[in-house]
Amino acid sequence: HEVDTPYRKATFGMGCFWASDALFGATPGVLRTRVGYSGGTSLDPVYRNLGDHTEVIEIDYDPKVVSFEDLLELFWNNHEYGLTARIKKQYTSLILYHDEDQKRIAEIALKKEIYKRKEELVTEVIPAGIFYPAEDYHQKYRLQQHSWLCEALGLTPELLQTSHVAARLNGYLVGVGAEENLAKDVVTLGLSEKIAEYVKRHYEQNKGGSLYC
Ligand code: MHO
Repeated sequence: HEVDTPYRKATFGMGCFWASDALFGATPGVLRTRVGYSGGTSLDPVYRNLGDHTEVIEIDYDPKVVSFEDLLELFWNNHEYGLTARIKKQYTSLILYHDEDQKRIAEIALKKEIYKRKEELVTEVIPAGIFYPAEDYHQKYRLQQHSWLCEALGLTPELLQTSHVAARLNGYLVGVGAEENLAKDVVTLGLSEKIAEYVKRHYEQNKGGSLYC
């Protein structure tokens, strides 16, 4: 049940990447997600040595279902980016654009946001450079806390970065996404009854909670 649809990429720095992985994973039109480090210049960052890089989420999305503007809406509504928040580089607010269209849209959105908030923001709009995937244990971090489920889904390290099902469940498990989308996905993703019940139970328990890491 993986998807083979034409897609575009979006990359954002928006705080702890465990949270944004879950958030976008459960967003309709998002095909796949992976977390990593980007935005800096140092070579081969790792979690314990990020250099000047930032935790980022890389999203493959179907532009026929979800627009870059929609993704930006989720970006603004789900992290800190005020100057007073004193955010360290690891968690800074970045829009890493992949083409001129995204650049233009992001720059306009940033201006609007500054106007709306009436303050300077830390958010930077910069070209997407090298993306260094994070260590396996950071990918679909929420889902990986349920080892039987990862086994049942047959998730390999590679699939943790490429699986559509993994992206979806990683969000639903922590209560993100709309209930009717979860119900639909249970069918379209062909989840077993056992998996479906388990995910629904966790969704109910965590719904409305914070994504805080
Ligand atoms: N408080 C968490 C943040 C993890 S994160 C991926 C930790 O220190 O483990 O930045």
